[in-house]
Amino acid sequence: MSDSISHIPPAVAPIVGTTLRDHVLAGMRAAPGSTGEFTSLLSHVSLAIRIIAVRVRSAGLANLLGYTGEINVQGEAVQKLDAYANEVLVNVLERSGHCGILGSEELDGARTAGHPGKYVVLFDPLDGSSNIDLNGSIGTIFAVLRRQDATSPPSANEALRPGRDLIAAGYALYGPSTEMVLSTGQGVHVFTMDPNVGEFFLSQASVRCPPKGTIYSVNEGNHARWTDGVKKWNAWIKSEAPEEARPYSHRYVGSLVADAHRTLLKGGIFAYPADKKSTKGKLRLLYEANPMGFIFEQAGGMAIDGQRRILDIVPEAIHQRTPLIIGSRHDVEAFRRFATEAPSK
Ligand code: FDP
Repeated sequence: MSDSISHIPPAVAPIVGTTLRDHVLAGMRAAPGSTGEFTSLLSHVSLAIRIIAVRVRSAGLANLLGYTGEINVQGEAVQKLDAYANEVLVNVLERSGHCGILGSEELDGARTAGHPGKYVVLFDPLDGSSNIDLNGSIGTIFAVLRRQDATSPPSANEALRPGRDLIAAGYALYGPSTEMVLSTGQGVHVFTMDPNVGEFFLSQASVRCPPKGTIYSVNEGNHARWTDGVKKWNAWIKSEAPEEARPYSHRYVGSLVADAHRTLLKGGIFAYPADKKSTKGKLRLLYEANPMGFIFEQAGGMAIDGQRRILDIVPEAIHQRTPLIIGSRHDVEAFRRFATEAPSK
């Protein structure tokens, strides 16, 4: 028999899909000189997410709904699931030995792990807290930096680097199924958890954000606090112009991961601009805007703060806030035009 038979691709999809670990390992093998630490780090992130997903599913039964009675560094009441998710991520990542520095929405400052791990991991352990008690979609967002000098004792300031330095970012969406969206700088890939196996399998490879969409997502309740430019954009996107597919439809879950995920796959725009109450925006640069900016750019979309590219902002504080506008290139550019227009006299 000829050898060439073994090179014929299988006619049907393999019975066992590509696991998240297989996917990251394949990337590692393609990168000369890699040590396996990055693969191991992402396996630990995925482990933490799987543990959190199990708890999210049974939160109502496990007395995990409601508040702990504490107020976090952002001045927000801490929910029991927020605290649980934070503990899981901190524990799993510290034990991995790969993280020199950890930063979380639920920790006061960046935490040094006490050993010279190679990476900095920044995360929002449970995003969309207002949806927790309603069985709505919530998520976990994370960003990974490589430390510039992994042999030096870790210092918290090492977390303050612009998003363009990220080497990986992703989020988990705890919805009807648990999905993990990941980019290591080579496109964006979606993995779906098989709850029976407790493993993530590749479900959508190389996702692209459509160049233009037909959905806008913004908290319209903030209208009275917006600048004139944002109000004009809002009126424009709702105005009748069928040749440009306007008016756009409106969708707003109020959970960044859920709103961003829809925007990534279907296109359109998600905007949380600055307003009279949140003068610097509401969302956090290091563990919400940067990872989302990285994912959207990797998928061919855009992420700005109204004017500037999100990934170019040089952070000054770990919990720094920023306006965030993400989505299809056409739609984000349209927002920028309105937001930067000189105010009419
Ligand atoms: P939440 O306060 O419920 O945790 O990051 C915070 C966040 O949710 C985002 O997930 C969400 O996009 C946004 O705030 C919603 O804010 P508003 O309720 O002000 O619209």
